[in-house]
Amino acid sequence: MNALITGASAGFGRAIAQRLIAAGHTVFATARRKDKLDALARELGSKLIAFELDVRDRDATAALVKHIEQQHGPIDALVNNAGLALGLGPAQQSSLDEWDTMIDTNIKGLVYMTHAALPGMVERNHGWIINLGSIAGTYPYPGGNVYGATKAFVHQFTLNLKSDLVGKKVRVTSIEPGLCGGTEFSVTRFGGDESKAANVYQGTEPITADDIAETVSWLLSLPSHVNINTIEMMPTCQASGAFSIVRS
Ligand code: NDP
Ligand code: 8X3
Repeated sequence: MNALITGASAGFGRAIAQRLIAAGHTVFATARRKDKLDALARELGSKLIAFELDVRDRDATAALVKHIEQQHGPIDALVNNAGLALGLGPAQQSSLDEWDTMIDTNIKGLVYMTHAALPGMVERNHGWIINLGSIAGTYPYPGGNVYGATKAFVHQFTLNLKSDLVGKKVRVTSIEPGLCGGTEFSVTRFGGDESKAANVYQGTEPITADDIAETVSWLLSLPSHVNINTIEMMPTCQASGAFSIVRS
């Protein structure tokens, strides 16, 4: 099987690449930091093929999918994993540039990749699009503003794709994790502040990137008539919160 993974230079994407290569699959690993992908290719061998890609670049996403399908074969699975949160402040204090970056990456990048890969999958009547959503797309929390809204888009876009693909052997899933440690997610969210990022996981046992990779691997092992629409995952140390009420 050939899998294209976005955001494979770190975190979940990297762990998914490792897991799929170990299972004998071919991985087209993409991200902006090509040096990280090249290091991963050296570690995992020739079944990992690295491509520099910024998912916000609409022309580049279409060109890369075309190149891969012409030179390396059909994409059986697209893992739309590239994404980020920037900031955790209230909406009224947020940066519009950061909001743009989240919308451009988490929504538009994911849409570009899907638009590029989907027609081939439908033509072959075979394929799987696995999107990385988040519990932030379902449960609001202070400071989640645009990040959570981008993940709500991922959830609904996945379900709408399912509607369009009814009857076809092209499957779509939104994986929606909660607290996950050991990735660059919080370091990115807090602008490189490692200690602020570490505080997020202080005293917890979060989900790991390997847990996400295991979930992707399980999905890909399912018989071709089975679609899992959404998977919401939280560590045992996490649950959704109560409504907040300000009393006078
Ligand atoms: P990381 O920060 O560890 O990895 C993010 C990856 O996305 C990197 O490989 C980065 O690569 C890539 N990326 C970011 N922007 C772009 C871009 N414009 N073009 C291409 N690649 C890009 O995060 P995680 O592994 O933790 O998160 C992966 C996904 O899972 C994200 O969509 C995130 O929202 C979601 N998620 C994460 C959770 C968590 O708690 N960790 C929980 C729920 C969902 P590079 O910088 O090299 O381009
Ligand atoms: C990442 C999980 O709760 O930090 O999507 O938004 S959370």
